[in-house]
This record gives sequence, structure tokens and C-alpha cells, in this order.
Amino acid sequence: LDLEMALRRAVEQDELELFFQPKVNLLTGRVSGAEALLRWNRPGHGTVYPAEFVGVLEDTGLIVRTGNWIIDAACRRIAEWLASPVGAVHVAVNVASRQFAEGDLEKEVAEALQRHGVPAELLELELTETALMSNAERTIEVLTNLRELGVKVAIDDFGTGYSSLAYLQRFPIDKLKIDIAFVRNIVTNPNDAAIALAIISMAHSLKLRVVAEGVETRPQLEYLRRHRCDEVQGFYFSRPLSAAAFGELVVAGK
Ligand code: G
Ligand code: G
Ligand code: MN
Ligand code: NA
Repeated sequence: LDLEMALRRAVEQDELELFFQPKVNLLTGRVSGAEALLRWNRPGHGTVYPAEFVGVLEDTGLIVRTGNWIIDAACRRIAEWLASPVGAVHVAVNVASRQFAEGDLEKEVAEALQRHGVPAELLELELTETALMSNAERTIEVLTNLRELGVKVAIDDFGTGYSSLAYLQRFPIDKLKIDIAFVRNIVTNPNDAAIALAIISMAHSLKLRVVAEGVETRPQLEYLRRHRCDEVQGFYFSRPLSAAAFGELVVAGK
């Protein structure tokens, strides 16, 4: 209950902040964008990580309001970068199941893009299989509207949830993110490797891009490159960074 009260204040008091973890394009070797990850600068507690509070946001329904703040903050940041030496950055934002089900995502996204004058193709939404599958017909409608705006959609933690392959083909999506669970032992565990390679192959057959999450070592990276994964994200390249540090990284790489 304390946590809930504190979280209600957090949005109002501007205590939330987005960090950015680089994604690297394996063809060019350059930073291709970032995943926005929420941080809470809780007075008296230092930095609080989403694992400790996203569940409470979901359970209390606060995730809808917070999620709208996140979308707005991401667009504001994209606009700031566009007007600076950093330039165009593709930013992916996590959307919680309840936010997808209960929020008016299309409206919030359209308004945030317009408010900040951001080209839609620079914004990507990461949704889990669970969020997408709970009402598949509505999902198709929402994703179709988002695609009309020009926003990109990725399925997050792919392979850990339950997706109907038939729907995968019907959902207008752009990208699959291979869950860290299959990447962790990709070099040593043939079963994990088989799943990761099947995801890459299926994604490409469906004309989707594929990103591997949680890449921590060079052998994992080389393995994924050899097997034509499009992008990687993970501690091997960088932890999530403050907006300022991410901007510096991009400028240094130009
Ligand atoms: O950044 P960290 O490693 O602590 O993230 C832990 C979890 O919190 C991840 O599953 C991530 O998807 C989730 N998360 C991080 N930022 C956001 C956010 O802005 N919105 C939602 N819904 N989940 C987030
Ligand atoms: O659920 P989602 O995929 O949105 O969350 C991404 C989470 O993965 C974040 O909490 C982020 O901090 C974490 N993460 C990113 N890169 C790595 C990595 O290389 N290793 C590990 N263990 N976690 C990572
Ligand atoms: Mn994610
Ligand atoms: Na993930």
C-alpha cells in the first residue's frame, strides 16, 4: 500500500525517468536504436528498478497513466535528439498487457507523436505474446491502426509465452525479440540454439526483423551474426544508459 501511494506520487512529482539500452545492427555494427527502460528515482531510496514496481503498477491499474507518461517521455526524448547532434534514434517502448487492453493506445501514441513533432517510424512498441493473444481480433484492429500511423511493433520475450503461429501471420508486426532465456546458453546448449535459430528462420520467412536480447559475450554475438540475426541488445555492448550517456555514445560513434 505504501508502494502504491508512493507510485501515485511518482508520476505527479516527476520521479520517473527513462533509461536507454542500445540495440546494435549486426550488418553495420552501429547503434540502430534503443529500448526505453523505466527507472524510479524514489526520494530516500535511490534508483528503483521496474522489477520492483511494474507489478504494482499493473495490479493497481496505475500502469495506464504511467504508460501514457512513458510514451510521451519517449517522444519528447526522440524530438530532443532529432534537434541535436544525436539525430534520429529509433526508440522502443514496453507496453504492459493491461495498458494494451485498457488504455487507448492508438490515441495516446498519435497524440504524443503530434505533440512532439516526431516521425512515427522512430517509435516502436514492444508487446508480449500474452498481451497480443488475450483478444486476438482486437489486437489486429489496434495493430492495424498503429501501423497506419507508421509506428513499428515488436513482440517482446518471444518464445516464452503462448502465440498461435496462425495469428503471428495475421498480426501486422515488424519484429520478434528472442527472449534472453534462449540467448544465455546459445553457444553451449543445442536445444536453446535450435529454438533461437528456428525463431530467426521463421521471422525471416514472415519478413520480420529479429533481435536477440541479453547478449553478454562475444561468442554469443558471433553465433547470432553467423546465423543472420538482424540486431542484438545486451550488456556486451551496453547496460541501459541515461539519456545523456546514450546521446554521447551515439555521437561518439558517428
Ligand atoms: O530495466 P529492467 O531490467 O529492470 O526491466 C525489468 C522489466 O521491467 C522488464 O521486463 C521490462 O520489460 C520491464 N519494464 C521496463 N521498463 C518498462 C516500461 O517502461 N513499461 C513496462 N510496461 N515495463 C517496463
Ligand atoms: O522484458 P524486457 O525484455 O522488456 O526487459 C529487458 C530486460 O533485460 C531489462 O530489464 C534489461 O535490463 C535486461 N537486460 C538487458 N540486457 C541484458 C543482458 O545482457 N543480460 C541480462 N541478464 N539482462 C539484460
Ligand atoms: Mn522489452
Ligand atoms: Na524481453
